[in-house]
Amino acid sequence: MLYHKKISVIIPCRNEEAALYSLLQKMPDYVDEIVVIDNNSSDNTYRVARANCAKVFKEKKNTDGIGYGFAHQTGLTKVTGDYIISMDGDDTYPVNSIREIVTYMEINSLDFVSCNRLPLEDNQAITTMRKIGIGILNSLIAFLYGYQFIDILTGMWVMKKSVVPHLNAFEGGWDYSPEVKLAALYNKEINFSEYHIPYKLRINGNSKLNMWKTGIGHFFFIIRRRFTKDNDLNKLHFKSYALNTARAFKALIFLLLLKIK
Ligand SMILES: Nc1nc2c(ncn2[C@@H]2O[C@H](COP(=O)(O)OP(=O)(O)OP(=O)(O)O)[C@@H](O)[C@H]2O)c(=O)[nH]1
Ligand SMILES: [Mg+2]
Repeated sequence: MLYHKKISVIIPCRNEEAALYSLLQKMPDYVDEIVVIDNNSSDNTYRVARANCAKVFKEKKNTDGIGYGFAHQTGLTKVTGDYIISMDGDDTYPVNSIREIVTYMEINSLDFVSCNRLPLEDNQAITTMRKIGIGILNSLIAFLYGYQFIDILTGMWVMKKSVVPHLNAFEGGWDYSPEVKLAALYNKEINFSEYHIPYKLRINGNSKLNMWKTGIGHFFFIIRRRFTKDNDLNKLHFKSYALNTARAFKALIFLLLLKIK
């Protein structure tokens, strides 16, 4: 409990036995409920989660073998907390930051916080290619939606329970990650912010992500979503639109120059 509010954590996992063990070992005492959603793991993820006080649910649905978004959505139907923290099970996100994020949300009456990893404390934690990919997607969103994200692809976000019925996010695969943040940002019921967290290099287990395939998928998802879903136009920041677009291109050119050097 924090501020008399129940704290729940959702962790989507596929073959994360080692990283998940390490992550669950450091879960702070004020976390009341841990829900692990396992998609077709062939290792001991299920047993590790059970042995370390997590509730575990199996979710078989996937698109092209990836059930990341389905797992998050199933998790939201299982948790009972007032604050819901969603994070990867790869032990790269800081469980010890949960208290300060919840405090920040309480003080500022926020409903949804996306936890940005950039700027990185450990510059090696994300490869240059991935940083460029994040920069491109941030720029695309600034251009199409008029809002400058710091990190659209973070795997950690925090929401109040009251947000869940208003979240309009149903992608089953990796696109759930940008989708859930855009859904929160452009919903007038939801008070949204980003908040900086420290992020670590993955040490245990392997990445489940094919960078090019996933990145290109995100690119087209962001375009498609802009023109197929209702966006709350009052929340589209058109006043700062030109400024954001200029900033986005500056950031992109900076990243490209970095790469060329
Ligand atoms: N439930 C479920 N979880 C998945 C699936 N694919 C990946 N995950 C989990 O989603 C989280 C994010 O996957 P990662 O492989 O860490 O992807 P990433 O964070 O973008 O990339 P790296 O950290 O660099 O590996 C991890 O906890 C994975 O175990 C899936 O199909 N189903
Ligand atoms: Mg990860």
